[in-house]
Amino acid sequence: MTTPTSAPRRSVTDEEIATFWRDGVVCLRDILPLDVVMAMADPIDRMLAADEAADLTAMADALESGAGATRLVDEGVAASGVARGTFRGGTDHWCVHPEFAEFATTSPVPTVVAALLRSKSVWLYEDSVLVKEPGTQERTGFHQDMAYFHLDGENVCTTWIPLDEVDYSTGAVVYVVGSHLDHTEYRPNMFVSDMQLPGTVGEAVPDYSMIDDAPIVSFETKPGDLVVHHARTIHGAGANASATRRRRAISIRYAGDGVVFHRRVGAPEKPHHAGLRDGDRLSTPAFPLAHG
Ligand SMILES: O=C(O)CCC(=O)C(=O)O
Repeated sequence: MTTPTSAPRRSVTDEEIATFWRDGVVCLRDILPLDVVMAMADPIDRMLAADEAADLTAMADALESGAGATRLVDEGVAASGVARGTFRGGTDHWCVHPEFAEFATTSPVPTVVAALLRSKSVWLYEDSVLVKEPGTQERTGFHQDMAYFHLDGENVCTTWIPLDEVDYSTGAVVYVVGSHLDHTEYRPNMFVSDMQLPGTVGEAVPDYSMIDDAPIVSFETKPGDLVVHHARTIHGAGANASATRRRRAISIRYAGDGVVFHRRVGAPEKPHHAGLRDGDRLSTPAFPLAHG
């Protein structure tokens, strides 16, 4: 049994659960205690200062000049005269930093996830930090999280936790409503470039920013809000056009009842998955129990 260090500020409503399963995404307003969320600001900055996150802006530049891939840039932001900022992203901080492990497993987030996934148990799959500094020109390409996950099952989701006020102009995540209902196998891509991850199989995710009338939704969020999307929901994010406002977010991915390990060819391997076989039930230490 895991013990949350604090409770959500309110319960998840039946309507929110229905929205999550119908649309593949739901924005839960004012559900996380502000102090619990903002306590992660220093660990994030320490992690960035220690260069533990990938510089995705530099990666987009390198892919463009080396592999000839097209970087996903918001041309309006690039032409705006705002000094160019950096997009940095890291993964699996929980493996090395106790603050991240505690946040992912004992904050109210997994309790909220258990309600949405209607699951008795919730396991941590992965955490990410995604920071778009002011002036970040890179869009986050449309992708499907499940294509990167070594998992099989229906009850898998991503929680997106903002540490800043975020709107469309500073890089809000945009979601393709109902895309989780489609079981097409998609390839994972390089996130900030149109290049697909080598060695992977499936279809390329369409660039929904080029599709008129695509059923897109995004949310203006503030710290304390929590956006949760299903792992099959296609999503991307905008650039950060602001000259002053950061866009910091922690994104934590969880699995609920009935989900098993399933190695996905070409998706990034994790050292803590060594020795696992397809069909294995999720368990500590590779998948810490976060609720139940
Ligand atoms: O924050 C972003 O730019 C993208 C977020 C995302 O793709 C995720 O959390 O799965």
